[in-house]
Amino acid sequence: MNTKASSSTVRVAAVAWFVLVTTAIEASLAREAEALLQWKSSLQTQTLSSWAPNQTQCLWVGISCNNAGSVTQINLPNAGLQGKLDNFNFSSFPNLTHINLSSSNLRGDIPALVGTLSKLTVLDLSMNQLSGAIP
Ligand SMILES: *[C@@H]1O[C@H](CO)[C@@H](O)[C@H](O)[C@H]1NC(C)=O
Ligand SMILES: *[C@@H]1O[C@H](CO)[C@@H](O)[C@H](O)[C@H]1NC(C)=O
Ligand SMILES: *[C@@H]1O[C@H](CO)[C@@H](O)[C@H](O)[C@H]1NC(C)=O
Ligand SMILES: CC(=O)N[C@H]1CO[C@H](CO)[C@@H](O)[C@@H]1O
Repeated sequence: MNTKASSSTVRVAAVAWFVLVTTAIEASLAREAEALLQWKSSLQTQTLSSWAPNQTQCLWVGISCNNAGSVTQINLPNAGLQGKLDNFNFSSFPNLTHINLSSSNLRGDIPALVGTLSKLTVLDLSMNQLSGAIP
């Protein structure tokens, strides 16, 4: 076996793997931003002016991320948010641990998708007009 050829094959494979993983991570971060913007546009109040595609969602008000730039916390208590959670695509946030949307004007049902957040440890939806069980 030609060791020179096989080591360059390994190098090409490593680069391809890196590109694939990087692309997958970027796609998942883009899905998080898209899900947040989609929810924002469903709200009647447009108070979240920092939530814009011109900067990473990690810099948006109320959003915290881990080192990889994936959303871990959504902390928007007392934000006067008017709308529903139906358009909040919770399945786009694999690393979400905290949600605090207490004391707003959210109404309607608590979506069953909240139950798919496997890392969630804090969920505070109190002082809204939401109905239904926490899944
Ligand atoms: C991004 O866009 C928003 C809304 O158009 C604007 O209010 C904000 O100042 C912009 N931020 C940056 C960092 O450019
Ligand atoms: C919600 O997000 C998931 C994962 O990112 C995606 O597969 C799905 O199509 C999204 N659903 C809607 C209604 O946008
Ligand atoms: C959510 O935020 C409010 C206001 O800051 C705070 O009082 C409350 O304790 C928080 N909820 C949780 C579960 O941490
Ligand atoms: C940066 C980070 O923690 N990413 C993780 C987010 O969740 C997915 C799915 O569990 C993991 O594959 C990532 O490693």
